[in-house]
Amino acid sequence: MPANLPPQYLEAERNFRAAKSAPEKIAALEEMLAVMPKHKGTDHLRAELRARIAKLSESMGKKLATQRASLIIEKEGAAQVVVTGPTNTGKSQLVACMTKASPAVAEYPFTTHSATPGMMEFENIQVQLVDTPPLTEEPEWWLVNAIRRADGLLLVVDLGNDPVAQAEFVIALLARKRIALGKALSQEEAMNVKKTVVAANKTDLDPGGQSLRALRERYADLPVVAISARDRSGLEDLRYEIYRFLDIIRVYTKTPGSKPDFSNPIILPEGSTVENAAAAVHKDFAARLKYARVWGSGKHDGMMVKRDHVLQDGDVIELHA
Ligand SMILES: Nc1nc2c(ncn2[C@@H]2O[C@H](COP(=O)(O)OP(=O)(O)O)[C@@H](O)[C@H]2O)c(=O)[nH]1
Ligand SMILES: [Mg+2]
Repeated sequence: MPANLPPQYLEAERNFRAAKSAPEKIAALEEMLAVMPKHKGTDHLRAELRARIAKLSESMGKKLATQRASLIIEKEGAAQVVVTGPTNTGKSQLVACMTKASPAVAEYPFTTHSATPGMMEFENIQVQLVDTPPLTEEPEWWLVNAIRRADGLLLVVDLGNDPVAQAEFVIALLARKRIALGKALSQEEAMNVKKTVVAANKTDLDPGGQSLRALRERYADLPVVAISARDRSGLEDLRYEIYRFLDIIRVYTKTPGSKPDFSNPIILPEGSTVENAAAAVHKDFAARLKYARVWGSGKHDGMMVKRDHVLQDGDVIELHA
């Protein structure tokens, strides 16, 4: 066994030994993989872990495979954002008013026992918000897994209940799982950095704004949006901030001589090229691509560009194979 495995690895390994079901075992092995430093000295161990995951997956049988799949939330739309935070901060209420999903909202803690996805609209794109159970000292394996797989996080804190302490709690907890909320909070290189927007909920309980100010001061590197899920205030700002933080661009395709369809953008990560856009249209298309014409990009309209041309939000492209 290679030396210098982080303590998180040993913790995941303990989880593995304690795991009773195959899905739980796989999650622990995946966590071991995720937290392991990646270099030559760990090549062998990583290959071994992958082999064990493959073997377990095979042996799992249909019932468990279905159970495992049911705990993995299928991504939909431009991005998957997991809504997280301590109990009773208003996560479920927020997801309910930003999407068409209706997760359970209640006065008492721990109402959400499983994950509920819903689609949030922002202009012409859809972002998937996933309501989840509150984070507790010992979160269930599938919840950590869901956070690790998400494209971004929405951390909901309660302005009426020491939001800085709540955020600290979540940050420390996730750090133990090698997950950091934003680059500035990543203590080590090997951490899985999640783009995060903080929703400072229940502005009605912080009329003087002291809690909000404290939160903004403490987390100057994260976007903090003041909202009230109950009064439905600040929600437009929050939608925009989530969209902005995802670092995605919208590109529209057209065929020669016709107008583009602006209702149906191709969603790509910022910095994507014409080639990436072609691949998003069809897998084989990228290989056959000869050139493209681009409108937007601050260039001449309809300019011919090569496959490595970097696209910008709102560009219209005509792909020629
Ligand atoms: N005062 C106030 N209460 C809120 C607000 N948003 C949610 N709540 C209440 O907070 C409690 C917990 O909400 P819930 O969505 O179940 O929290 P979760 O545990 O984070 O999912 C419920 O009683 C909500 O009505 C808000 O903006 N202001
Ligand atoms: Mg809830």
